[in-house]
Amino acid sequence: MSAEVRIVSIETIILDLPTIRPHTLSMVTMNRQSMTIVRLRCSDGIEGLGEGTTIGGLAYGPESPEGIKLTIDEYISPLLLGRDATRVQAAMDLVRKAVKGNHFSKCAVESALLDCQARRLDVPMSELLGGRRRDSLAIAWTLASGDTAKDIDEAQALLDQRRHKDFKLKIGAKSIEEDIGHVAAIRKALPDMASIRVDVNMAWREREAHKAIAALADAGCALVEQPVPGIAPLARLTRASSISIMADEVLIGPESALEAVTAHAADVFSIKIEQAGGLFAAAKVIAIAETAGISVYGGTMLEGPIGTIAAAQLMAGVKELPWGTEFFGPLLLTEEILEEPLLFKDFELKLPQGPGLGVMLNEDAISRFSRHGKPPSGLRVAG
Ligand code: MUC
Ligand code: MG
Repeated sequence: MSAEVRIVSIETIILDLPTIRPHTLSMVTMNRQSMTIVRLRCSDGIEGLGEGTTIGGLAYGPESPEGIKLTIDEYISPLLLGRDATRVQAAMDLVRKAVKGNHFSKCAVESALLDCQARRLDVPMSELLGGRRRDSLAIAWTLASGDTAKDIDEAQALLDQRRHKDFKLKIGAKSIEEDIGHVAAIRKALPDMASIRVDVNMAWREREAHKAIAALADAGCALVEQPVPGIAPLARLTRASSISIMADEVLIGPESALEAVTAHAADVFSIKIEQAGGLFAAAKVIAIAETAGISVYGGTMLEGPIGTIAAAQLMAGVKELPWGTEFFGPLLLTEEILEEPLLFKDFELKLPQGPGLGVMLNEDAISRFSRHGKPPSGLRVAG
């Protein structure tokens, strides 16, 4: 590949998109999702896309859409402009040397570089990440309206549409008794073909978590995601639990994954490309989990379609996905920003077959929803 193909521009655009309903997690209720879209252009005319998206501004993780834009504009772009666009790993080595942390920003830029290179080679991005094992992925849905009856109606409608049959319930904002009642009521109301998991987003203390997990198991819940913060408490809960425990927030890249497998902190790892620090970093987390005999799951930061399809391109190559993925982020948004929407059908996301990410932005939607300096609104932080 010619070394004369250069990176000529890196554009960042913050989009603010409404959600179809309030989405309540233990730390925040979202009414909109904000995403920083990266558009990277090369001297051969090829363009690639990336996305940096968080949940609830700074409520969930250490980066915000505004911070991602600033990090890329002020620190990452100056490093990359004029560099060889065909050497993705070398470009990202430069970024890692000069920029500490900032995993979400790095992921967005790496995705755009990979999208370009895959388009240049005329292959789907999955082929640069080890190759596909499948063309579709099972997609769970999150019930998080904050109301049990509404959640039941929502789940039933999605089952009827054959869109989702695995449901993750967001708990931890209310008392444990209320949460257990909520889970038990939903489990009871839905048919056996539906599976129920919960995500506590670290809201419990270890002592109460032991009792709560036992009660969740009795209520028919199949898996508990990140009930407490920290690898050591998670490991103690995993040892004691009769149902599977999934790690999410503690997995912030390969080093943390090594610590987590050494402690046997969980039965399942939620792989998030942004939290891991990019697609290659997430691939390392997957390799560590697989080597240690821990199951792999495709997690989301509720990304829009660009981040979602980037994660899907990686997960399409994972050998076993016993818990599937939760790549439903685009379906939580009222607006479509792609030329051709992603295809969710028969409980699965069908991967595009085209080169790179396989998707294109709808330019009208991008200008309509781009923030253009408007102040953020629509977030309510819990507590
Ligand atoms: C998380 O913690 O897993 C994933 C689904 C959802 O509703 O929130 C995210 C974050
Ligand atoms: Mg989670």
